[in-house]
Amino acid sequence: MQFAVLSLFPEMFSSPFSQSIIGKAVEKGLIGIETHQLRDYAEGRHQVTDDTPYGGGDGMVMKPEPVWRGIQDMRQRYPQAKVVLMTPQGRMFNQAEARHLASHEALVFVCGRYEGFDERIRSYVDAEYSIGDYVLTGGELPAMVVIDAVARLVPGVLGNAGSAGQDSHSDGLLEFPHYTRPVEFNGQHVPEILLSGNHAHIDAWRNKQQRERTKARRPDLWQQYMQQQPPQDGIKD
Ligand code: 9D3
Repeated sequence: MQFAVLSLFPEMFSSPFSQSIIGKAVEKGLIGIETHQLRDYAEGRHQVTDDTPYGGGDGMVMKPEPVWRGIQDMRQRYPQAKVVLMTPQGRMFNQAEARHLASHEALVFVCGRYEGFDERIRSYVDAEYSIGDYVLTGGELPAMVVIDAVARLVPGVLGNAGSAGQDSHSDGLLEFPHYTRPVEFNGQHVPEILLSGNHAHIDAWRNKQQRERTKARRPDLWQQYMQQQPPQDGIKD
């Protein structure tokens, strides 16, 4: 799967994607991640990419021409690509959106700075995403978040073949608590059941923990989960 990024700060992407799981996936050729400097698509001696807003107000707006030229170039290189604009007004990114995006052959991410894009750029993209209701300084970190979440769904990227299917949020519940050695840490003990070797009991315990944690910490997820899976006989909620 190919990821292409249009940004005024392409260097931001090099360190995160050269490390660990994503870095290995790039080395193996399972995914490709390329960045393109938006300024290169701007004209004139100073290659200006921003301008003052019509109607007045604070801050600057991304000029449409460089962004449009960049998008055209990416569409020429990757005709099958879905072009995604990263913006606070976009669709809320989540695990279901990640699975959807992972079904594409290529994705192009357009990252903005300043107060945002000229409105007319929206007509040239296929989707708009936000990663949550908080204000960041640009679309680069959000694009990295989306690329990371999508890339790990590409077959072969995670070492363990089953890992992506066992994710929290993929079955609608939070994860059960994890423990490793030592069996006692600063006076806190690993639950006895995990040392029992009885895998039927362990599975039941983990499932109960998932349900209790979700109910307590994420009532929103719990309500969704209960609407999809009506309570079964003998399981009290
Ligand atoms: C004062 C109005 N601001 C909108 C909330 C302007 C503005 C602030 C910050 C416009 C863009 C930005 C930079 N953020 C992004 O480009 C961005 C973003 C984000 O800030 N939060 C969550 N997801 C995203 S996706 C792109």
